[in-house]
Amino acid sequence: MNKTDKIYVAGHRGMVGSAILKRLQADGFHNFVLRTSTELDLRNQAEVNNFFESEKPDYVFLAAAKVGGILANDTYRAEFLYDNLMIQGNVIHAAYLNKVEKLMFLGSSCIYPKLAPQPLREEYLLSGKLEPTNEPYAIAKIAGIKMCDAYRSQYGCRFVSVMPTNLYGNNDNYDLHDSHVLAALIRKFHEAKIFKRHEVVVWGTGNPRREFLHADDLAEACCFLMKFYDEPGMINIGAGEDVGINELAMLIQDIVGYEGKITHDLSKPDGTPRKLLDVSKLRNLGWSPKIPLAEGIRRTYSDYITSLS
Ligand code: GFB
Repeated sequence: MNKTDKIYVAGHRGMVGSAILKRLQADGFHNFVLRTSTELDLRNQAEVNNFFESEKPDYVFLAAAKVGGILANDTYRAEFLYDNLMIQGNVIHAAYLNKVEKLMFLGSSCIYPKLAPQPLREEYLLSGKLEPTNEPYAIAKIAGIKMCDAYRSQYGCRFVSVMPTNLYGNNDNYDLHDSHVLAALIRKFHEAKIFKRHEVVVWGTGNPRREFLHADDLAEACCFLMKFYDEPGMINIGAGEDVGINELAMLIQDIVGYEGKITHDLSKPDGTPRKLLDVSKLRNLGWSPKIPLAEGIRRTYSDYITSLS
């Protein structure tokens, strides 16, 4: 990638896209083409084709997607399947038609079978049944990986897929119904402290384990891989260690400074028991994360407080 290359970051206002854009700007890239979802509906094929024909980007980071936590995935099953299939189908095909130099498709660790051995190696894809709460989202993401591979083998496109673990960071979604666990718990503990509530409710048993990576680390990994990785299949991007949801709750409680108790809502789903990525492929290429979890949560909490004012 040259500094003058035209780069399209799809989803640049989301947590992941905004972190990628910030990283590229810090690295000296300046020729961006960006559209909000109101300006360009990526689910609309004609709009996407017109956009690619007129802008002709050299590089594409496909970070636009319909995303959400366990309850959102389970509730809006049709939207998670339709929106994501349309977005990625339109963008990947238009990138091929318009001779994009290289495209990076961002997936998710939920593409792996629910009960696959841990840590999750790239070759475990399609080796077993998926977690039911996010099966539509996972199937859309698996289709994206296969689409990149098919366009590579049939047309010679340099399209790569990366699989990030559970993410958190600036610009996260704090809606308690739709958000992921880390953002939800920051908000719940903060509000419980401010409004002097006696308890914070954690969904499910709190026994599942998750691996968390800060969006700034993910962005750095994506920019690194855009330069140095060009293979079919996919590569995991993770922190290399996981934490129990109950432990995470206690860590956030401590950082926020809340002194009440933690209870559990067992009517809410646990989801996959564990989702720890094997990151040896990425480490062997020479990249590893920089932001420890507690430090990342402190930064995110501070960003959340700023967003309230
Ligand atoms: O972050 P989360 O929604 O995503 O939930 P998943 C992780 C775990 O935290 C689950 C528990 O066991 C939840 O039950 N949890 C506890 C909570 N309290 C809360 C809370 O207040 N809010 C939320 N949201 N969870 C999603 C997938 O799964 O992860 C997506 O549905 C995607 O497809 C994404 O892959 C990264 O890790 O379970």
